[in-house]
Amino acid sequence: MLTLHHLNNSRSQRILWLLEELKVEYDIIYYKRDKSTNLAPDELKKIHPLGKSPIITYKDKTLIESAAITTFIVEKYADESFYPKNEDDDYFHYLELLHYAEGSAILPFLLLLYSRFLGDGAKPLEPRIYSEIKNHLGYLSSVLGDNEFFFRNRFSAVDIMLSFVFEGAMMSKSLEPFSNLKEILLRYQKRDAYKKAIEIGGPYTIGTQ
Ligand SMILES: N[C@@H](CCC(=O)N[C@@H](CS)C(=O)NCC(=O)O)C(=O)O
Repeated sequence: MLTLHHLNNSRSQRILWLLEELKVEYDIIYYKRDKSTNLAPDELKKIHPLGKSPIITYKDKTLIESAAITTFIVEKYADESFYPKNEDDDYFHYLELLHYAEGSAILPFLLLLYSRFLGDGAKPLEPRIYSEIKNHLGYLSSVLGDNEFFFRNRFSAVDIMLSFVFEGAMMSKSLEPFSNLKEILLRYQKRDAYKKAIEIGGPYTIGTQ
């Protein structure tokens, strides 16, 4: 059986949500962030040397990185209608968005988070960080347009991967100008599997203001 190594209040929440959406049977092992540093505990390094969550273990294998884990879970457990085949016209669109979330869109939010430790010293970085946030959210807003979901206008793993970007945007109060992105985040948060994953995963403050 697949095991999710779950760190509270982290990107692992997306994997838990995906597992709940697909009604996969899984085990979960909980890890708690250190109260003073907010970092993962050292036990997680016994599962993978980077000690970052999410991690899954399956049989004798270990896998890190949300998009890779998502791809494995979707290909193994989802109905074929849930994801495109690589010869489909819109496969590149799916693949690109799935990886774009962690590969590019999340970066300015992480820079914002870390630069805040610098206090006033972070000021010179801010214009570039905020212009990149606007750039990525503007792009995603135009890709979504009037649709309800990002891929084939149906709920997919792309939505799950992008949700963390919108949660980061909500926390940094950057989502306000993008009404369709605000709405899609609410749409995600209303899903039964999303709510169930929060119950299982424990208190989740990312995505709240
Ligand atoms: N790109 C990786 C990022 C993994 C990552 O940085 N996870 C954070 C939680 S959101 C973590 O484990 N941080 C704890 C630490 O660095 O000690 C992914 O999407 O899986």
